[in-house]
Amino acid sequence: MKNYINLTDIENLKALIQEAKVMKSKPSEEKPGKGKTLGMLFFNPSLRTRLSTEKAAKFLGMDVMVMNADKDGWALEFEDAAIMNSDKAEHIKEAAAVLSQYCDIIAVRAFPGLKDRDQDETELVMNSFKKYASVPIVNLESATAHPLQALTDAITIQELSEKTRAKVVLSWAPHPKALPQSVANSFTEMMQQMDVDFVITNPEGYDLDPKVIKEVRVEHDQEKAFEDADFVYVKNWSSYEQYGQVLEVQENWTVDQAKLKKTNNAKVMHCLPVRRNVVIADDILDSENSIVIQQANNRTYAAQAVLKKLLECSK
Ligand code: SN0
Repeated sequence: MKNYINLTDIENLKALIQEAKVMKSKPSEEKPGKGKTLGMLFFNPSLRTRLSTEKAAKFLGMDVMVMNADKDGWALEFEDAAIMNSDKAEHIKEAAAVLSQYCDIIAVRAFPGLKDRDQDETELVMNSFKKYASVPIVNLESATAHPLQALTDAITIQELSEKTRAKVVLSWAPHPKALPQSVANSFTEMMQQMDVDFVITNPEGYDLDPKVIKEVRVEHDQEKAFEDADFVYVKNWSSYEQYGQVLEVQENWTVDQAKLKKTNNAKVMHCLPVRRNVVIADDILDSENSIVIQQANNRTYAAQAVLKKLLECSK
């Protein structure tokens, strides 16, 4: 594995999940990262991603440097042949090359602008780092993907599934802000690689990118989708069709205990942070059905497995 920008970078998913599980059972035995440095750049806020990835790197023996690139760094220019006489002080060509002198792995978080679909789909920030850095790049959530979260989710479902082929439902839920489709995209792509019965449910107008959905069943009736579900993964995303917009929805899509009645006593997942009583009700988050904390715990082991793989491959 050269980079971890997309799920397509994974060469052997089964082995990677297995590696993460082994690390969870005995987290700190090996130190393959001794003398190596992870640099993390955040263009957006973070709690779990930042701390679990730092913890993972330290478990592996790495040193870690973190920068809030949006606040503390120079404004970066990404356009080729730009005449830099305005507000951008540094070009990605120098920034990525310099960071590659200091770091053995560079990890980057850069959310979409959610204004221009074509522009977001170019993944300019992530791909520019890939192009101009000479060390592996890790995606800490980009314009269209959140592969570390999806690996975490795969581990969590495998760990807690009581069936050989569980029914997994990805449910859209309301949110006051326009959020990326990244988490939902990567989760959908991951579920297509797992032995699960996978259904997506969302209101009309909220269908994800058809290139991501492919053959997956999309059910616009949430109640119907929830029937016999073993896992319900709740997540808001802004419209893909009316790109980046928050559309008006008549029905109540907040997930609460009453809705779980249709399920097979489903385990409820969310990547966090979660808006209580908007996305998921207290009566779920404060109940045994919620596995959001176990899920968040697995972020560390997913990151650890990925960083270890990248260290091995860049030797
Ligand atoms: C991000 C998202 O992609 O949905 C990060 C999730 C891991 N979530 C948010 O930005 C939530 C912000 C809010 O105000 O609730």
